[in-house]
Amino acid sequence: MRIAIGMGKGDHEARLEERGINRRDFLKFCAAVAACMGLDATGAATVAQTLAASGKRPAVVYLHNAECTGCSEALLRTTQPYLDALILDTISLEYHETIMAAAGDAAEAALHAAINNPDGFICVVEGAIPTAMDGKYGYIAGKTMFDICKEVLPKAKAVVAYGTCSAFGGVQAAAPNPTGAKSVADAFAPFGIKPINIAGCPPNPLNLVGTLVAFLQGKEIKLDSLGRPLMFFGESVHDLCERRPHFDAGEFAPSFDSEEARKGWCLYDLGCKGPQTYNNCPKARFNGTNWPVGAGHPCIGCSEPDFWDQMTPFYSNK
Ligand code: FSX
Ligand code: SF4
Ligand code: F3S
Repeated sequence: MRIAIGMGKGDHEARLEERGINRRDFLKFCAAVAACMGLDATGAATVAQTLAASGKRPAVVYLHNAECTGCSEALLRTTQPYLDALILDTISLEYHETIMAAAGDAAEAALHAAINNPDGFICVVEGAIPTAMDGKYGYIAGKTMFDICKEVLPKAKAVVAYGTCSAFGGVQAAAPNPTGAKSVADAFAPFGIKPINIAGCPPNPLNLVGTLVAFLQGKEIKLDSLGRPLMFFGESVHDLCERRPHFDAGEFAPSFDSEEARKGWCLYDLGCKGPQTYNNCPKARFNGTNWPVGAGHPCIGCSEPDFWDQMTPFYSNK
């Protein structure tokens, strides 16, 4: 997918309006991204400037591996503003199997043009990489996902592992892991590749946009020991949770349909893994609306490694 580049100053606003995004929604969105990045009130204006800057937009190649496509869905279904329109205005998305119009040879040609582009590209990887039996558990266009990644990733200026599957293996890598599914970090350590891990199943799109904004600004992105940007994953869900005062007061909801759960009491006894989980969901929320614990569902630890094996049973802590 290619969109015209190099438009003049002021065109950004017109382009967004054409796509049904008004300035107010755009600025509200920039404030949300800035808050996720841990910036103060002036941060929103800087984010807006970065996203609105004209000039050559960074080329992005987005690869799919073993996953449910929920990461892409979370990104593309975001409204107010429609994040797909905004993202496509900010980056030049050269290849994305789910949404690109091209198919067959034309799609292959787009991928090869993108990875050989002299200005370089950022690679966003969704999904775990099946490595058992030489990668034969996952094919696209007659090539294994592992081989496609081997061809593309070493050429990228930066690799972003988007979603827990790509960051840590996710459900595919859960025991007994018959396909030998691996995270990008594990599969590509021998190639010297260290991805930025935007964990979450699905990840919050604001965290991807925040990462791209930091790239565009040339800022150093500080990571935790698991390769996750500290600006998004530096605090636990528990420390940010609005039910936390009830945890501290020993007020635990006895069941999902209880009056106490509705009143906002802590969901720890119902299985909440917020204390072991690092993510900014209470702050970032999904679609600016809500997040699992806010909606009455325990955190299942979806941004942590091996959460399917380590955090289960999801509905009990006893
Ligand atoms: Fe799904 Fe993405 Fe979960 Fe994985 O998300 S939402 S299984 S993190 O790779 O598509
Ligand atoms: Fe912590 Fe979960 Fe209770 Fe929130 S609901 S305070 S994250 S244990
Ligand atoms: Fe995942 Fe827990 Fe957030 S389940 S979406 S890390 S609240």
